[in-house]
Amino acid sequence: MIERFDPLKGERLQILNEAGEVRADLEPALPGEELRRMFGHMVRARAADAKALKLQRQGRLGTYASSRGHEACQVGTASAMDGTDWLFPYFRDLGTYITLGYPLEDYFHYWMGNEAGIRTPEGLNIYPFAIPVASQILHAVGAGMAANYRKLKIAVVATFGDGATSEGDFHEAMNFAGVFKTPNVFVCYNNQFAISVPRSRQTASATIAQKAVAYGFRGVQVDGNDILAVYGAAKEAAQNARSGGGPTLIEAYTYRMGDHTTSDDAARYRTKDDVLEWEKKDPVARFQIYLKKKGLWDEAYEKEVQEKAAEAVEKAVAAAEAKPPASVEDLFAFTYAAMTPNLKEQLTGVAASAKEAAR
Ligand SMILES: Cc1ncc(C[n+]2csc(CCOP(=O)(O)OP(=O)(O)O)c2C)c(N)n1
Ligand SMILES: [Mg+2]
Repeated sequence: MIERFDPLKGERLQILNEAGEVRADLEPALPGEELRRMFGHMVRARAADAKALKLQRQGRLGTYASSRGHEACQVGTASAMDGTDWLFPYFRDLGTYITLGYPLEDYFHYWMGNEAGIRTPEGLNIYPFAIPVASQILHAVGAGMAANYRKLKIAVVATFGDGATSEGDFHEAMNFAGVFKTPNVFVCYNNQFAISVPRSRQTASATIAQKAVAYGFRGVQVDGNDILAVYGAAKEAAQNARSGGGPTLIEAYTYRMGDHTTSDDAARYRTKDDVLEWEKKDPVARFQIYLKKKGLWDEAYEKEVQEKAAEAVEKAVAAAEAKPPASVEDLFAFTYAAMTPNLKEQLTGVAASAKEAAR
């Protein structure tokens, strides 16, 4: 399917359009139960995201990067992964985490200021998400090379934004992936902005997907608000990776519906009209129409899904808030295996002022 859409010709894979109509020839054969599960993850991601923004405003959570509008990218990608695959995510991956079964309370705990929240529990193949833009793409390629050495039939997925494609790390990672034919799936959430910098200032290429061509592997642009397109492309790319076919770059064309983070005000660099236009492409609403047409959705079901999501979110927040706060030592403890004299000195100073402040 991927090969049928040439990024150099400006072709974009879309299976489910804005009216909820589906291209039957490309529609993934997913059982109703799985479709409903995916919808549930999207709803839960949106509910958790809205809650995180509220908590931040109440001073109960730190700076937060909203995932609103990225639900199809995130849930679609994660739904295409097998239990033995690996994920190298970034800071805007709430739906991906939820889909892979990461404890939501830990996710909140991280954004509440405790790094312990992104120490992945045993059994889940998720690297701690990257804050340094694009660094995770190199890590993912390293893991892909390791999988090749060890002859593991797994896919290693890296997610990142459009802004990440301007980093040297991105290009080095793509180059190694192409040369060593690593089992990677690169999913770029092109949400049109890197903080305030628009996509047009990020690259002179017509698409991000076409960059793959220069590195000698496949690239495809998909409608990032269409979960069936993201899922279909990611599934095919992952199977290709597992069977020795090498890497794929997927550009999921979407829009960041919220501010970059709670420290940003997007109204300063984009118009309300643009946001309203994208509101019409909402990934959750679109998938809902699809389910309804398939007889998998009605008001009662919606109510049940929303209630379940709200309940899970409230439970997770309560559990996260019940955890002990991070200790000052944590700020220093993990940079090196053993603390350097400089760090020890700084820790003594910070600990003393923290004690002072507590008095
Ligand atoms: C190496 C590095 N440079 C700069 C930053 C500051 N920064 C954080 S997010 C961001 C923009 C990222 O944009 P994009 O890759 O499109 O992802 P998005 O936030 O849109 O999901 C920048 C510049 C950083 N975290 N790391
Ligand atoms: Mg972006």
